[in-house]
Amino acid sequence: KTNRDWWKKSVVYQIYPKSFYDSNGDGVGDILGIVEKLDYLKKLGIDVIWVSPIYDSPQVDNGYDIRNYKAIFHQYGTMDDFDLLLKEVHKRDMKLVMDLVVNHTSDEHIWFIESRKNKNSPYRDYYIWRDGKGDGMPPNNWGSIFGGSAWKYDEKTEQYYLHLFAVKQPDLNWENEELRKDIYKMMRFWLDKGIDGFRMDVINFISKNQQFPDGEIREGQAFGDGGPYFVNGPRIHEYLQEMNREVLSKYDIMTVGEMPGASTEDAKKYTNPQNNELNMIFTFEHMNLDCKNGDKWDLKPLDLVELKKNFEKWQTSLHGIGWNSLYWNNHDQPRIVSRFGDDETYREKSAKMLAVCLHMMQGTPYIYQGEEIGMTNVRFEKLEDYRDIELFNMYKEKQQLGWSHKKIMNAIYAKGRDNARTPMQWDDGENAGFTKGTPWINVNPRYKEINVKAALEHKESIFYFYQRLIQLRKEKDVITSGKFELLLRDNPKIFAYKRIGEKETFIVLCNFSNEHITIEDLELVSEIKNAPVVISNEKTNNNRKELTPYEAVVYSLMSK
Ligand code: TEU
Repeated sequence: KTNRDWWKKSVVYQIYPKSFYDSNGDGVGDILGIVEKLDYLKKLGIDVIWVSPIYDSPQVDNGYDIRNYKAIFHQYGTMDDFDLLLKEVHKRDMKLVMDLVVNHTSDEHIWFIESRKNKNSPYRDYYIWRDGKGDGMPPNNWGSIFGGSAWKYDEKTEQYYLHLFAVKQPDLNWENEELRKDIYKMMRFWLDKGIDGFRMDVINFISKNQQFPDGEIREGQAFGDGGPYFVNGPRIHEYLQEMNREVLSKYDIMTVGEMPGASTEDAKKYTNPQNNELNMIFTFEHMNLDCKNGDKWDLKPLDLVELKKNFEKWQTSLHGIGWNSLYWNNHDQPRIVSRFGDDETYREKSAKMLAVCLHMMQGTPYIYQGEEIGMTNVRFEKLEDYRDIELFNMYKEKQQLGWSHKKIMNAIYAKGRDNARTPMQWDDGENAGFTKGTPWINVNPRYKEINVKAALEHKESIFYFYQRLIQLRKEKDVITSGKFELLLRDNPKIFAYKRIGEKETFIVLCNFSNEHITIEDLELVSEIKNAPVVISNEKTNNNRKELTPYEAVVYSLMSK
């Protein structure tokens, strides 16, 4: 009856609730604030809303540290507010996807409180406890992703627990069957309410190598890299297949796994429908190209040729086998227009170019709040104006390694997660219209120029351009199903590709530079000579031998 592949034709919009819209003036966004803005999202044309965690939480990692999976964080509202949100989303013919954080909980979760009490607690085994190596040495040398050792000593029972993220985010032990059953039960609780799927936080970290071997200590690093022993770990496919069998398969939903360190080979296994695991995953590979040695703070300029080849690999490997998700932004990444575009002279134009480049590929596109109006990175002068736990831990660690304050601040300006977390800019009034109170994090001072109100008033705005791109996806099948072929492979400034469909083929040309660039491939020039323009960020595309700065244009060729 229903088409179970609806997510292939959908565009997802991610909401970071803390920073979206504050309806009650306490400085923190909330659920009723989301409800108030649903008509705005409907106008944009998106199909699915993914909301970052709204569960009860002490908020050391803005809700990715969950205290109670079945309750709502009080500053975000109540369960009634949530039920209303779901109803209002469905009333507008949109869908709602929730964040599922089950690699770890908060240390304030009742399971952990019980688990740490004594070694015989029925919940002991819900977490990962090990003896130290003696002399105050933890069970192994793994570093936590948020800095320091991944193990925390607990005096009460004289053992260490594993936390891949913050000390207050103990890792769950998926080896334990009771734990897995409890997780599935909790998932059914939300699905039975009628939600439309899950975005699964670091879901490829849940299976750990039970030997817990030491990791390699790379140069300039204080701790070992446990990655090889928990990224795409030994039982991961078994767990996901079990989860699919027990829960996912019983509902008409979409699932996306956040998977740092997943290759295209892994992605094929995770997303091939025959394997009954997930619909799609978030790759990190294209987000890791502008840094050195796998350290996101160690900056390196983007090499466009590398980016193109990376997309080519994902587009071609998964075609006809699995499914891609497409994103430039989320709550962990800096703003794309500041990162790969130009957030000054060519802000609007480069934001549109980046949108074309991504949205014309095969996969399900994700838009992160504010991306649709071209929100930019922020530069707070004072460290204490920042809020993110990752950033403060990193600051200490880099300082010890001898980095100067200036070098660290520049890394924060380029890569800090708070770039994405400043409040949504609704208008040019106080606090960008986000709150009537004091915002939990300062607004980006550029809100006077960059805001939703201004965008809605201008026909040529980035907002309406995204709206058009979303419509196009509905109208043109080639976007969903066409084959990807990279063009101008070694050109360092132009990202060009074909999408080859049965009836129609698209040629997508994107200039990633602020220069005029001549297209040197004469065959390509003649192919597009008289082709109609599907969408472009330029008013005219008369000179088809050249791209203007940050120009994006899509041509349509009909098969004969
Ligand atoms: O992020 C997973 C993850 O690996 C992050 O460490 C990411 O690589 C990092 O933010 C980049 O510096 C997820 C969530 O998206 C993130 O917000 C959480 O903090 C993290 O899991 C722990 O739940």
